[in-house]
Amino acid sequence: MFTLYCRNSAGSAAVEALLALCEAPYKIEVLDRNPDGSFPEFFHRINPKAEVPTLVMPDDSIMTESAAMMIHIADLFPKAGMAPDLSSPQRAQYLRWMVYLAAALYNSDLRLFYPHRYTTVAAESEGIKARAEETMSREFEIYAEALGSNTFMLGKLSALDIYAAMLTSWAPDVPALFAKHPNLKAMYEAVTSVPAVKKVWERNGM
Ligand SMILES: N[C@@H](CCC(=O)N[C@@H](CS)C(=O)NCC(=O)O)C(=O)O
Repeated sequence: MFTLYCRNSAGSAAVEALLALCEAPYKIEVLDRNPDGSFPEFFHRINPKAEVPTLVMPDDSIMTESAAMMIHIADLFPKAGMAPDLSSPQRAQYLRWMVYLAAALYNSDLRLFYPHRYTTVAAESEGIKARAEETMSREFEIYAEALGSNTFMLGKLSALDIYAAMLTSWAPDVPALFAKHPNLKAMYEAVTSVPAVKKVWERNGM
């Protein structure tokens, strides 16, 4: 049994959707924040960075980093067909874009939503947000160019598209993003119409 520590509509949503889609045995623990915005003390002992998603594996070991979880879960449940296997020529692009989403887009999101964590000078927060928004816009452009006329990055649904759909849902202006990149809109709609994903998105209030 996997236990996923999550917060609604946070980075845990894609992992939750993938666990559901793979029909993995899992349960979720939705974390409430303390009045000061921090996560409860017990959670800091599970994940010293106190971030969601945090995944407790069936052997009780702890996994952090959402993209690593996506890759690992998809590999553990090959029947679900959510990842090209190691021998597939698509494996390189799959890993490339999964890490790109985590290292580039997710990171820009964190700077946009939590700018105060990226400076010791409060007055710099607005500048950090503005630059993050610019960077994110270019990062989406690069992803959309690679997607081209495909609905899914690898030609069929994979864990990558679920992760990408979650990140597009965090864009500061989703209608504007979809107007600029109709292929991202088509990808988002296709991913979120998969029944298992739709159910998890609804549970997350997304
Ligand atoms: N690199 C981590 C980042 C995780 C992360 O920063 N999660 C955010 C929510 S999306 C979080 O829990 N931040 C701490 C907080 O909100 O207090 C991952 O990909 O899992």
